[in-house]
Amino acid sequence: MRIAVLTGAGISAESGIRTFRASDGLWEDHRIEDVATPEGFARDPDLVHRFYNQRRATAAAAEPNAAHRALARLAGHAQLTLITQNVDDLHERGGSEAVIHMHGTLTGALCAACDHRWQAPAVMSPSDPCPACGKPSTRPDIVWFGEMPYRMEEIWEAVAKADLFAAIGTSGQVYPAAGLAQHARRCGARTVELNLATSAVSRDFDDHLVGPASEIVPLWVD
Ligand code: BV8
Repeated sequence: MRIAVLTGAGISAESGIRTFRASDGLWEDHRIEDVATPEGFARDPDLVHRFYNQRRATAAAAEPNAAHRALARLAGHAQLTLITQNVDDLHERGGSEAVIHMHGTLTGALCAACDHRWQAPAVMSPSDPCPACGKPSTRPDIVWFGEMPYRMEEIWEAVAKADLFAAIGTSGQVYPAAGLAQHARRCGARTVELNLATSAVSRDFDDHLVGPASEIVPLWVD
C-alpha cells in the first residue's frame, strides 16, 4: 500500500511547539506573513532572525510525541512518503527518515547571495558571513510566503501515485500544500484528515478522524 502523509503544525502542538493558529498568526505583534516573507527579511533581517532563533530554541527543547513515533512505525509496513510543512525536526527525532520538508528547516542556513546551504548555528544574525562567499547575507533555509516550496515535483508525483493520502494537523490554509488532498483524490486515492477540528479543506477528504494527534495517529497507524 502506497501512503502519502502531509503533516502540519498540529502534529507538533503536543510537543509544546505553538501552531500558527494558536498564535492567531501573530509574533511579537507582527503578522507571521510579514515576518515569514522575503520582503520582511529585506526590511528587518534582525527581527526575522530573532523570530527564527526563538523558534529554533523552542524546537530544540521539544521532544517528539506519540504521533511522530507512530509515523516512523508506519514506514515499516507501508510504502510511505512523509511530507511536512513543519520546519522542526521532530519527525526525524521520532525515527522517520527521508522526510520531505517542503517549507524548509530551522536547522538549515542559506546564503541569500550565493545560494550556499549549511547547518545553521543555534543563533543566527544578519552579520553572519556566508562560509562560501563571505558575504553577510545569511538567512534561515525556510520557504517564505511568495517563495516556491521545495521538491514540489517529487511531492506531486508521490501524491498522484498514492493509494491513500492522509493530512495530519494542518488547517489547510496555505497553498500549494492545501491543494494536495484534491490532487490525491483526482488521481484516485482515498483521503483521510486527522485533526482536532475541521480545516479549510475538510471537504476534500473521504474520512475524518477527530482528536489530538498523539492519540489518533497511533490508533490510525496501528
Ligand atoms: C507559493 C515556513 C508560488 C515559514 C510557511 C491566495 C490564495 C491562495 C494562495 C495564495 C494566496 N495569496 C498568496 C498565496 C500563496 C501563499 C498562501 O497560500 N498564502 C495563504 C496565507 C493564503 N503560499 C505561498 O506563498 C507558498 N508559495 O505559493 O509560491 C510561487 C510560484 C512560482 C515561483 C515562486 C513562488 C509558500 C507558502 C510557505 C510559507 N511558509 N512556513 C515558517 O514556518 O516560519 S507556511 C506555515 O504556515 C507553515 O509551514 C504551514 O504551512 C502554515 C501553517 O499551516 P499549518 O501547519 O496547517 O498550521 P496552522 O497553525 O495553520 O494549523 C494547525 C492545525 O493543527 C489546525 O488545523 C488545528 O486544528 C490542528 N491542531 C492543533 N493542535 C492539534 C491539531 N491537530 C491534531 N492534534 C493536535 N493536538
